[in-house]
Amino acid sequence: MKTEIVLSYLRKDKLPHIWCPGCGHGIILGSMMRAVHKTGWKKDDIALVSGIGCSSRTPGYVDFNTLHTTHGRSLAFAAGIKFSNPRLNVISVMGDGDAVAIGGNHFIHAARRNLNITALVFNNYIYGMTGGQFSPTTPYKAIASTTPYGNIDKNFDIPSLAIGAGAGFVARSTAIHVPGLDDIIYQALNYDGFSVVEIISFCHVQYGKRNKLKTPLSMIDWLKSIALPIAAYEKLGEEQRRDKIPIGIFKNIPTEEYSQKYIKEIIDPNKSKDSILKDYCKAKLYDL
Ligand SMILES: Cc1ncc(C[n+]2csc(CCOP(=O)(O)OP(=O)(O)O)c2C)c(N)n1
Ligand code: SF4
Repeated sequence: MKTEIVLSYLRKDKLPHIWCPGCGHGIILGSMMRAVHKTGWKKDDIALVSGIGCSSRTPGYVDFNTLHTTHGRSLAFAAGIKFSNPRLNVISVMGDGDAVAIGGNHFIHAARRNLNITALVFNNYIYGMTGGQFSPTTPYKAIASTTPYGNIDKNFDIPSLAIGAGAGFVARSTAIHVPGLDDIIYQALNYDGFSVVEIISFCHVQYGKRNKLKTPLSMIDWLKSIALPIAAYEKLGEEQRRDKIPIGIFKNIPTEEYSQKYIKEIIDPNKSKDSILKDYCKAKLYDL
């Protein structure tokens, strides 16, 4: 049944996909489809946007309104879509390179602005598509094609970055904690404002092979050994936390979504978002 749900959202004519056998990205695609299914949204009411990268191939396989844009600009296009057709549920998928390297500026400003967009960051700690260059999330001392002696840069903690920039819903899960991931994505989709879910994926081909994790199974075992719920992580001492990753929801507070604020402060404080949206869609001949 669950497989049938996922299959019902795929563009069969676009298969086979380009992902290497054992890549974590496909598992995340499955979670996304189950979460979307639970919302009850129609396919035509969803816009799925990406940049460039292995993760960014996701929209190509899914039967929504989809846009495969330029590297790092997924959120800029997502914001444009939301502004021009606010009735769409907009989801932006990005790799770690997409989201916090070349697209880092778009990421922090999207969080600050708080449009109703769900940002899903597929973090495999590496530039998968282009040959395994290090990214801003590559762990300390990890080997990448551009850090053959081990990475000495500090890495971004994506949830902290998102919280610091003002996002109201911020969570992290992994590609191996599937039921939890389905639920977190579902909650993010339902959040009225900018929501961020970092999903630790795995790339045995570009990251694993250089870091003694050559097979998908060894990457899964590694993720199992380092990921733990936030509450359990918080009980650990500083030393024990070093190689661990807390997963769960870090922040989920009501915020004033940007279009609501725009209506109140710029258009007409007495009008509701729904009535403005109705007038807007009528003028643009969109269905509501
Ligand atoms: C402006 C621009 N710069 C660089 C590239 C080359 N490029 C394509 S994908 C990519 C990195 C992809 O890594 P990531 O976003 O982490 O996604 P992954 O492939 O790991 O899923 C790069 C550098 C590009 N296409 N456009
Ligand atoms: S290179 Fe890595 S991220 Fe890209 S499809 Fe292969 S396993 Fe996945």
